[in-house]
Amino acid sequence: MKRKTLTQFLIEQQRKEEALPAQLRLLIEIVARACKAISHTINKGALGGNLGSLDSENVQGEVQKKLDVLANEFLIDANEWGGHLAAMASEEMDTIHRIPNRYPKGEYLLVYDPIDGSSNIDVDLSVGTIFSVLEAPADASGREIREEDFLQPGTRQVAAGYAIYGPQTLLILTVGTGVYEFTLDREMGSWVLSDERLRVPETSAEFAINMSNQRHWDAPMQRYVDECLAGKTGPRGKDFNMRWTASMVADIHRILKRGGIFMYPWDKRKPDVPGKLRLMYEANPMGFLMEQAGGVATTGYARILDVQPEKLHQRVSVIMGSREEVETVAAYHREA
Ligand code: AHM
Ligand code: MG
Repeated sequence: MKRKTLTQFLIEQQRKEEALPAQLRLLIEIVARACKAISHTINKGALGGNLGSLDSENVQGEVQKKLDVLANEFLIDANEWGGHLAAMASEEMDTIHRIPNRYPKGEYLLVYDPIDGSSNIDVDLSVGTIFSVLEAPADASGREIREEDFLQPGTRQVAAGYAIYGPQTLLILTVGTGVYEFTLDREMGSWVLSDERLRVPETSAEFAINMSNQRHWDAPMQRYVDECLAGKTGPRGKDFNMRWTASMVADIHRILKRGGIFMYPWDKRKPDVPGKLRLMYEANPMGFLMEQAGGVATTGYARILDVQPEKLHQRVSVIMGSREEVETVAAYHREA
């Protein structure tokens, strides 16, 4: 069977009535190319000399892995000359990266987490690159892009996706017409369509959360997880399974493929911080994918994609996945 490549898929999207703009197609191809380079580097592991941590911390005070910094550079180098971007922002950079004056500028903003789940790199578990694309505000043309230009709710994303570097290297993508999966064919060097129109099952009995934080959660979260643990004889009437990889891409990928619920809620240790995960780099792109696959993404109190960002590195409480489970958690928040 002849399979479709990412290039073919994107060109077909461009030919549709609701056409994918050519500049956006180019941007996605370039991000996908950078992900190939990241995959290659991760694959070499210790032989490439790229494992381990650096002495530096990122803007959120987290120790940077060598690969966090390398992958960030790959994405900048791949994208800044292409002419399709107005600016970029990354979890690993303090502020936005403007396109240098020597290159033409475009109308898109690229937001990304170069390596998500990076605590897993050195132990050879799956990690990934998450990205989200926004349009630069109309009034930004002809002036310098500012951080505020990025502060758009997730509903304004025009594309989002992630690459997952696991047993297979995959690219999961949405341009607002469903969710598509491409597998990296290493011999050919191309991304090949391997699954399409992914649908998250409406019901599930599998939850993903870092259970070691249980005592710090608020009442609705305690209630939901207690009820999962109570199993068949409890109020939910079914036995639940639990999975947690500490790599959001891996946990979300499992849920996109076979259902479940992913939760990283607010907790009492940092009452003023709404959660651990970042709205712009993690929650919004994953929320967009989840909704495009028929799932739901909420903070507990509001749809993630409706949250108006106030800061580039803003954190948020994240609950997403199979409709029935996410709606149960949201109902417990409303009742509390
Ligand atoms: P990172 O972007 O610094 O890798 O952090 C995000 C990761 C997510 O991939 C994962 O869901 C979470 O942090 C795991 O956190 P914890 O170690 O608290 O379980
Ligand atoms: Mg991350």
